Order: sequence, then structure tokens, then C-alpha cells
Amino acid sequence: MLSQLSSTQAGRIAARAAGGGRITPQEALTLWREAPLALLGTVADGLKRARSGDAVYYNRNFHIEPTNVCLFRCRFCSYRREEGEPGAWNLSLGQIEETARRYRDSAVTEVHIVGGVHPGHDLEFYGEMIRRVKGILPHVTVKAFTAIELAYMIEKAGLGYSEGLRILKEAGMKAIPGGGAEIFDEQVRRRICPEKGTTRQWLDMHEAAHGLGISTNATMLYGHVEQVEHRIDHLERLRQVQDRTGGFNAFIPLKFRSAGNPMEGCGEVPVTEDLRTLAMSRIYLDNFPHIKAYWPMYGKVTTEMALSFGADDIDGTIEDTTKIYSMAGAEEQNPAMTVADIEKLVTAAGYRAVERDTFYNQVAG
Ligand code: V47
Repeated sequence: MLSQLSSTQAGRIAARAAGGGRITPQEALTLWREAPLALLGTVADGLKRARSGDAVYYNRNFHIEPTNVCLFRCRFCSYRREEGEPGAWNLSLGQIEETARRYRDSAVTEVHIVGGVHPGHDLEFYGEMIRRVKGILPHVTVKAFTAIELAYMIEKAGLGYSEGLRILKEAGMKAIPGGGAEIFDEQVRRRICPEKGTTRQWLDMHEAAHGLGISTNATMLYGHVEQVEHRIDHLERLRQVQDRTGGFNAFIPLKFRSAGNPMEGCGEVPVTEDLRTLAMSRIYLDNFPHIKAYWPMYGKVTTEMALSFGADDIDGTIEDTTKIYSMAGAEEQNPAMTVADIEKLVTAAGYRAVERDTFYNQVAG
């Protein structure tokens, strides 16, 4: 397929990318706009296989979402509520401990803790939350708080990012999820989440985490008012940080789901655009080891297809513990998959399911 297309500019760029060559933002734009989807899939799958063969990673995980009360009114969010509004929740530390206790006898290896930026909580509260969860589940890795939540609690404590992160690390936080990145372009960010923490804060927090040996993920919210140029700019900024630090594990493109939020009028992009975005992420981010197709957001059918477009991770069993996507209209209203479900999905797509821990070490089966 690559040789057939070498007469076009997109074909030539694709052939170079397939050989491991780094592409520029301008070349990415040409590929994104002009390359046939099947060609992007072929290149992205080749790059994925060069890194991880036929392995597709998953983990046994659950989420704790401490609150959906949030200082910021992001226009894409279907989840946020005002304090006291119907549908608002704000778990006490005791309730969080109760949730953790449910997993005492299970084989989960990771808890993902993320929620709204509640004005009543501070660094001390979140440090205590981590200590209590670790007290109940000492063998489970705590992956916690978006860079936006972290910036809020650490700045409120009057500390520098490294200082604040060190306190949370000592409490037991060993990894940081990729949320809150949205779109880095400042003008688009002003349109979709004007009150939210800034691009600078997000990037600085992740770089500070990498400096302390805390591995992190990165996301990109796409398929709303942004243009392809903004997605490429987002990938470029991440690639630059990764060149300096090597601290990112996975990149997770997040498809904008439109139900129940002020940006509903944007609608949703077609599945072909999801596959193109996954493949372009794999091709552009030549220094990211993993590209994750987050199944609760895509749904199982798109996730199965995503595996042929450069994704090598689908996230985990989830145990029906996250509401961010179900509240925004995703197909999976009670997201949970057993290991058998995951193996079936991955095998049907022609790959081999591998259980990993948060750091992509294989978990002995
Ligand atoms: O930052 C909110 C997104 C993110 C919508 O690191 C929406 O392993 C689409 O970051 N449509 C939080 N997306 C979730 C997140 C995440 C998820 C899975 C794995 C990891 C990881 C991180 O959810 C937010 C925002 O970009 N989001 N609302 C919506 N309507």
C-alpha cells in the first residue's frame, strides 16, 4: 500500500513515518487532510507493532470520583454541579474509605482518583485521602488528580509544584492521570473552558512530576470547536515535553461526547475521525510508548477497531465506577468489563491481551 502511494505527497510522508522518521507539524497537516484512512491505519499499526508486537494492554482498575462540585464551569462538561444542586455529590473521607474497602479482596492493581475542583478541599485533605486509601489497599497503585486539581490544591497551599507533589508522593500518589489538558491552544481553551487552569499550569505540573519520577499520562479533548491545526499543536507541545523528560506513559485522545452540556450543539465527530485521530497520535508522538483507546468513552465497537489504528491499550475493568462519560451520553452507561470480556474484545481484533500494572509491567497471570 505504501509503495502504491509514493507518488503523492501524503504517501511519501507516510512512507517516511512508517520507517520511524519524525514528521513535522506541516507534514502532519498534509497526512491528516489527505491520507486515506486505511493508509494511516497501516502506518500506525506498523509503529505500534514495532513497539509492542501484538500485545494490547489493560489493567484491573476502579475509579473514585470524590466530588462533581467544581469551581470551573467548563462548557464541555456534563458532570459538574453546584454545591447543593440535585445530582451533586461530595464524598467524605469515611465514604471514600468505604469505597476502597469494597476492593480489599479483589485483584485490582490501580485506583484512579479524579473529580471536580471543590473550593472547600485542600492539599491536606487530598493527602489524607490518599493515605486512607493506601491504608486499606496497600498493594494498589494510586493514580490521582488531574494537573488542574493539583495546581489548585498546591497553589492554595502556597507551595511550588515540586514541593506539593512531593507531599502527595509521600502520601502514596505514584502516578498522575492525563485529564485537564483539553486543548492547549489558548484561544480555543478560552472558548471551551475559560475559567479552567491554563495550558502553562498543565504542562508545568507534568514536567514537575516527571522531575520527581512520577509518571503521568496526557489527554486531548477533540471533536468540538477545534481545528486539525489545534490538535497538531497539542501533540507538538506534548512531544516537546516528552523529548525533555521521557515521563509520559500513555497518550489518550478523548472524543467529545455531546449530551447534557452547553456545547451539545457541536455534535460528535464520526468514528472515522476517531480512528484518524488515534492513528495520527501514534504517528506524531514517536516518543510516547503507549496510545490508549479509552473504552468507556469510545464504546466497545470503536475500541475494537481502534486497535488496528495504533492503540495498544484500552484502559481497564473500571467496575462501573466512573460517571464522566455516561453523563455525557456515551453508549456505556454502566462501564464495566470482566477480564474475559476484555480478552474477547482484544482477540476478536486480532491482538493478544496483556494485563499490565500502572507502569506497564506485565502482571503475572
Ligand atoms: O479532562 C469531560 C474529559 C477528562 C467530557 O490518564 C470529556 O489514564 C469527552 O482525563 N466528552 C477526564 N470528554 C478523564 C481523563 C482520563 C480518562 C481515562 C484515562 C485517563 C488516564 C484519563 O474527561 C477531562 C475532559 O477532557 N471530558 N467531559 C465530554 N463531555
